[in-house]
Amino acid sequence: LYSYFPGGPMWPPFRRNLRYAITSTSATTIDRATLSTVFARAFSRWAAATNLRFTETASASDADITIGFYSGDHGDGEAFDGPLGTLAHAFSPTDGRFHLDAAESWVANGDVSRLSSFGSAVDLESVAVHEIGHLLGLGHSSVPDSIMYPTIRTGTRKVELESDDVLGIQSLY
Ligand code: TQI
Ligand code: CA
Ligand code: ZN
Ligand code: ZN
Repeated sequence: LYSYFPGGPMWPPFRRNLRYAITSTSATTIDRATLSTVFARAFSRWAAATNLRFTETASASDADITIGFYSGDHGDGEAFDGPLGTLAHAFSPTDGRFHLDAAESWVANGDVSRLSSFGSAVDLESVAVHEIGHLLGLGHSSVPDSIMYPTIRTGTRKVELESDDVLGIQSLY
């Protein structure tokens, strides 16, 4: 079953059109256009299940959600740990920060052959769909096939919401 963060924080009802900015990309080799496409697809999974809408904006100052790649200690008390281990983290509503570990071998377009032939590669879209669940207020799920399950097998791709994820987000929004 799905879960929420303690206290059930959520984006309030008057904030249904959330803007996101991809703000810190110098630490990744993935080009900007590809990042835009991958994050747009990840957000669209959650938009399809709710009345939430997500729009990319160029300026961090008017964004509700900020996305960036960082290495090691990046100033929020949750230092990244190099390849594997922690891949990314996102804060609960309405903080909006979503950070990715720049040390991972991110694969951007679900290139499954690259993913499986390169043991430590991590599918960016799979991690993004999971972290957006956290940004919206979901904790972890006990259902192994759900997006919000706390582990994913390396070299795999999981981007489609499971019925447990849909139930969880629809009970919140
Ligand atoms: N990052 C953890 C995660 O997002 C960070 C974390 C641990 C966390 N406990 C939490 C976040 C409790 C919110 C609430 O779960 S991670 C996966 C998965 C990670 C893991 O790097 O370990 C994914 C990031 F599920 F595959 F294991 C994304 Cl998809
Ligand atoms: Ca790491
Ligand atoms: Zn961080
Ligand atoms: Zn998680």
